[in-house]
Amino acid sequence: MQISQPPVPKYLKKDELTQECKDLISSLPTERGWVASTFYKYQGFWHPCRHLQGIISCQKHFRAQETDTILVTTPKSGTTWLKAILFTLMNRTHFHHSADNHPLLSNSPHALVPFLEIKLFLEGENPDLSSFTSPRLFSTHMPYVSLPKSVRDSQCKLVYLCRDPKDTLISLWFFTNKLRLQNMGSRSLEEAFELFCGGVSMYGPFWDHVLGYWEESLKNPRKVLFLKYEEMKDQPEHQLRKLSEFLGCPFSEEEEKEGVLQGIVKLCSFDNLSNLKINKVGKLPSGEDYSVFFRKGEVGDWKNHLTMEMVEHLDKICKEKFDGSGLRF
Ligand code: PAP
Repeated sequence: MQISQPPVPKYLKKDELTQECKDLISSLPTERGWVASTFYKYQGFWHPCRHLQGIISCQKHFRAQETDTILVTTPKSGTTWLKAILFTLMNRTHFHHSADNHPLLSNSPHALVPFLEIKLFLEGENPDLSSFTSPRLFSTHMPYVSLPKSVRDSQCKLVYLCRDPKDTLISLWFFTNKLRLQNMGSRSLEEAFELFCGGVSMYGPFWDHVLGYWEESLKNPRKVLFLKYEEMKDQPEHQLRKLSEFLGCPFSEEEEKEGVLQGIVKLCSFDNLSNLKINKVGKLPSGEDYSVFFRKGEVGDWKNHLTMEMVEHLDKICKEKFDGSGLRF
């Protein structure tokens, strides 16, 4: 009896690449991928070919507006969480956080705040963005050097979020193994660790991604706000206040008194979002279940997975890479 294979999900398909992208990847250095079989090095960072397609289309066609806000994250640093927070914060005059019809109750944060290069500019080479009314809110994982020129040159705001590299690695390892098909097998933690330490991870090297935005946030603090997952977890209300001031929509005294900050933190909490039906059963158009974006949502889970040697090795790399930058995890 023949066992039929499940269809290949869209995130693993290669058939939509433009000739330009095919020509480009044929000249790029390659490495083992985490989900798709191959990573390509473009502008110093590693990508599967689909992401690369989205990046080059976005670089060519995206025109930033001065009022845009773009959430930039290293993958697995709390993107889903911050999408929810930013959406709720920026739309709080239209949708009260406790409203029964709040869009977050029936939509994934990924649907409300789409990725530029892994949704909008992958679905069409030059998508029509006219349905996004100002102020627009997008997200991306693109490294600073790869951002479209208009994003770097305009006064649009960048909110950057990253996370302790050890937790980022563990989260990425679980996530990518969930996206691999059964016949691909899982990547062992040892192999994932070796790749990550060698800089070969989604949008990696991790440290170069982080340092690119860290340096820009020091040079231009009105343009780039640099946040860490651990600080968001530790003092969510304080970080929310900082975010609202950075975005030019600070909380009024009345809102403070009314408990709006606490309300937004609760609405966007791991427990609340991960238990919503949409996040349990929904899917991205590219095929990933929304549920893969919710695992534990904790700080320090690496302690349950990495050996002492692994920890020492990764800490040493990070110490060297971040030395003199003023940045620590
Ligand atoms: P992405 O970059 O691929 O979009 P992202 O949302 O950054 O993914 O990664 C998911 C991580 O954020 C998961 O971390 P974990 O594997 O260590 O558990 C996920 O659990 C966590 N996460 C998702 N939603 C929240 C939330 N509301 N609060 C805190 N952490 C969250």
